[in-house]
Amino acid sequence: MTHIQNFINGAFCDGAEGKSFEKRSPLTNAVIATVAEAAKADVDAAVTSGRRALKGGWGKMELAARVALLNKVADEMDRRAEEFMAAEIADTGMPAGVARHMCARGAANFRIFADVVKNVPTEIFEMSTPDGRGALNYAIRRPVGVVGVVCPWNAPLLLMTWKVGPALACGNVVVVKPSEETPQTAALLGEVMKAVGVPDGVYNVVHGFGPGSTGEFLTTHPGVNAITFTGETRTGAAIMKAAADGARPVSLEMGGKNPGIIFADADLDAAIEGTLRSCFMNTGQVCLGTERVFVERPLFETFVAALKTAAEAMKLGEPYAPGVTMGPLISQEHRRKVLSYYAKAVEEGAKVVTGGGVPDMPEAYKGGAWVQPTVWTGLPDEAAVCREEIFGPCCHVSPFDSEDEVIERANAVQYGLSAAVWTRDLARAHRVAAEIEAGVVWVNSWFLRDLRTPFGGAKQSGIGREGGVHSLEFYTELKNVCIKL
Ligand code: NAD
Ligand code: 6OD
Repeated sequence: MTHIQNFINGAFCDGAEGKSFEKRSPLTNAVIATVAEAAKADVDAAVTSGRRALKGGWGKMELAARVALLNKVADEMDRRAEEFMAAEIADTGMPAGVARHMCARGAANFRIFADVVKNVPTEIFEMSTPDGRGALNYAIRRPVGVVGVVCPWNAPLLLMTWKVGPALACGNVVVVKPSEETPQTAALLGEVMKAVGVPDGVYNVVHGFGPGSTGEFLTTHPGVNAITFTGETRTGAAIMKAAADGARPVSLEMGGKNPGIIFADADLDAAIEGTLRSCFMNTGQVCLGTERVFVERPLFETFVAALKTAAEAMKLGEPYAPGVTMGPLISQEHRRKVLSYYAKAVEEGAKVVTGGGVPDMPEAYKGGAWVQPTVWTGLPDEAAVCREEIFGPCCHVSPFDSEDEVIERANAVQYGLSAAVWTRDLARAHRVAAEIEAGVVWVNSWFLRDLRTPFGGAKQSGIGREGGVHSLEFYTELKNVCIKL
């Protein structure tokens, strides 16, 4: 059986208290690994080793050398892509095509930020002084120090490296707390860091749970200078409270209940293909997914029929099997949550267009966390299923009659992460994009990402923006130097 260890000060180790927990396969529910749980002392050791690295080789390394090292990390990740994919698939059960994309993004996250930090502009102001000699102000950026990185399970490698990449590029060190559901790729990245010569203590991984465990130990540790988090809004709020002690900055990427808005003039095939992905990709476990779909009334019946056909053509099964487009949910616990919403939708009066239950899987997969891709219609916007993030392969589709109406309805939730708008009318696309309360709006596309662009959520979907130069605002301290001439 695989045993996953913490990675502290460049070495793999069990937890100081000797505790471990089991990791189960989402495909079958069989135990596939044991994971060493980090105790308070381990988190402390990780933070201390990070602090040492900041004072030593890493802190003193020239920018060009740091950039070269991060590019080596990316190259080594690409070289070991099959191993990363296998680890990601074992942890999540996602289809190989999805895992391949996520792992390639993992490497890209190091390359892009290595590039960003090479080209950081600075600001200089000349000022006048009463003696007529003047002064010169210029701003320099310095790392914030030890960054705590708390990660979710839905796109483990992609989302972890999305934060580790810029943190290291800016000269920080990290202590990563992967989700308890997905420990493997973070551990593998430790091997990569070691192999390419990233100094000990720069990249640390501590495994465990949230409250009363590693997540809490990390976010309350006084030696952690900043905390970056991706996960549920409720957890983000708890982390924000922890960070208040010591007035430490947070970057929070949290939940969503995103609208997909399809106008009657949209390219129907493209809108169906895009909505299929935005509802069912990664079994609906994508924060950017569109669990609320609004379709302009003249297109409504046609759209629902086409989405039903497309959803029913999805193939559930073994991740490497040809043609498989959907895997299981991450765990039995999450399946119970998603199925409770499937039941609630019916209680609330939904018409189940397709799905709504558990698929009949081959014997080997009967114990897995499988659910059917599901489409509902007929619910009011106030229904729980239309307001709360389910994080499963499901959506509710409702008709609308005007642009103003759909904007108001799209904005009527606590979240504001993203939206997907489908229309051929360019002026309308601009108007709607401007009015939607969200951090990211896609027009005639979904999850099309240029990593230089700002990413983050509005309202209760997040605090702060990361991506390209925007990441510098969180991962560096900007210091003004004023020189009297
Ligand atoms: P989660 O909030 O349950 O857990 C995320 C991480 O926080 C895990 O590592 C967990 O162990 C840790 N944690 C939990 N409680 C903690 C605490 N009190 N202190 C410190 N750490 C704690 O989220 P999840 O279920 O792993 O992920 C799914 C959620 O993530 C969804 O809500 C989804 O929308 C969100 N998400 C958001 C984005 C985004 O970019 N906005 C991206 C991906 C996922
Ligand atoms: O693409 C990214 O960088 C990103 N943060 C994606 C988020 C996906 C949510 O599940």
